[in-house]
Amino acid sequence: SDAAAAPPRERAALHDRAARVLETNWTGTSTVPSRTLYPHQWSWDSAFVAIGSRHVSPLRAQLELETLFAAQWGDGRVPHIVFNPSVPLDAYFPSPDFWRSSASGRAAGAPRAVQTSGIVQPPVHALAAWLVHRADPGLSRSRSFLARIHPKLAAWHRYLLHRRDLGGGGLASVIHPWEQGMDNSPCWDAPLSRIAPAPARAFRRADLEHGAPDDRPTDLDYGRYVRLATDYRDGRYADGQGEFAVEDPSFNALLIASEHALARIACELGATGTARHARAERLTAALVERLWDPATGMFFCRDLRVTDGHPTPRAPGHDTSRTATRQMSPPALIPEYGVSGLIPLILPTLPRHVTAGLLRTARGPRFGLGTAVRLVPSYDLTGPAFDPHRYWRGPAWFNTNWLIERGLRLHGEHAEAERLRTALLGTALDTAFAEYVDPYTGRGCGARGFAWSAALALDLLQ
Ligand code: 9YW
Repeated sequence: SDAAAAPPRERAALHDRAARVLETNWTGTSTVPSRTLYPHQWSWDSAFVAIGSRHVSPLRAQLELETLFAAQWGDGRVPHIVFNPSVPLDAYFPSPDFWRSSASGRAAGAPRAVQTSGIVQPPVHALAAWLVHRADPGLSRSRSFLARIHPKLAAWHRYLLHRRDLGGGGLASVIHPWEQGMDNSPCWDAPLSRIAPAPARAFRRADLEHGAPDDRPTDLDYGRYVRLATDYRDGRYADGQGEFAVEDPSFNALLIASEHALARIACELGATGTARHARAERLTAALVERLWDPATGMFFCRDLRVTDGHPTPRAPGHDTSRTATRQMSPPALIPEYGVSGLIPLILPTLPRHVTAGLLRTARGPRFGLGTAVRLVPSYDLTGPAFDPHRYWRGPAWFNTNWLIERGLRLHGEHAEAERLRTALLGTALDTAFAEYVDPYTGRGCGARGFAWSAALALDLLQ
């Protein structure tokens, strides 16, 4: 169906159905991503949900973000899951008794009153807070929404830009694939292959009771996720020690977009946003310097736990056998084309040649924008690991496509943005707001009534 161009009655139907999904998934203080699969509050899901729910209830959108930030840790991190105490422990794994935030996380300032995970998710929150404010500035001012959330957002960014600058180049690193949000992307295959999986008996997957095994990550991947999370917990959530550390283009692009939003929030509160805008520009330059590959026209992930393939500087008494090993080690940029590498399109101050290169890659055979696919896939259509149905190894997701639509519009690609918007709205309606879809056919996969699919459709309808 062609919902964007559809007559008012169909647009109204889409609006009502999307609003109903948000209503159904609302718990009274926040929104669950899915009633069946994900019964707690997830960090970046809540940011996307607030971006959509601001069109039906700006108050609810503010509460969504406030509930999440009430669970912020003393060191500034915003946990990727805030657990709902009324949901049975075995409904989702890893559950609160795995993370033990209020015990193992005390050193990092985990809250006592709520149970949370100890890892993070992409920082879409300042962007969401700004958009939520703009939806109803009067209500926002009357509740001092920005004044109360601004210091929390600033502490969150401080945590990422200091404690998570593990590469020393200014960018934030993720220390677990779950942090980046695209759990089983082929981008993680190389860094994950070095991790010894936790034994299968050490955990029980709750996701397979609700999702088709062929659509979900494999048991081997899960064992490695569990190993990384266990090690982080047992190290009391101290940063910089783990075996997995990656600089990801999407995570950092969202951080930079949120820095720009924080600058606007500061201005609204009567301060000057100049320093923050300048920092966002410096971060954009660091992103290009560290993750952009001009030869292919793509941003890639940087694996901080391998050498970059360059020989070490020669020194007297240099051991040449070691140099040879280093030269043979895999390069630090992971040569997998994940959709993450296209997300920097949302940045306003990308160099022109970078924007042009990204658009070429998006329209080329690997992502098929405007040609081969309905929606942009999560991974290279021509890649060896491509699978149109397995989670982040091919299917198209609504949040990444919403970001690309925004990026296209920002860079003046209005016709292309409009086509993508129409496809997104039609697919949302046809699949009853599926979690993800086959990028070619638009057939729905995973959960239905998925919160951010509904929320972002609502946003695109405006
Ligand atoms: C899991 C909730 C989360 C999203 C992630 C997505 C998935 C959890 O669901 O992760 O159990 O696999 O990959 O991005 O926030 O919707």
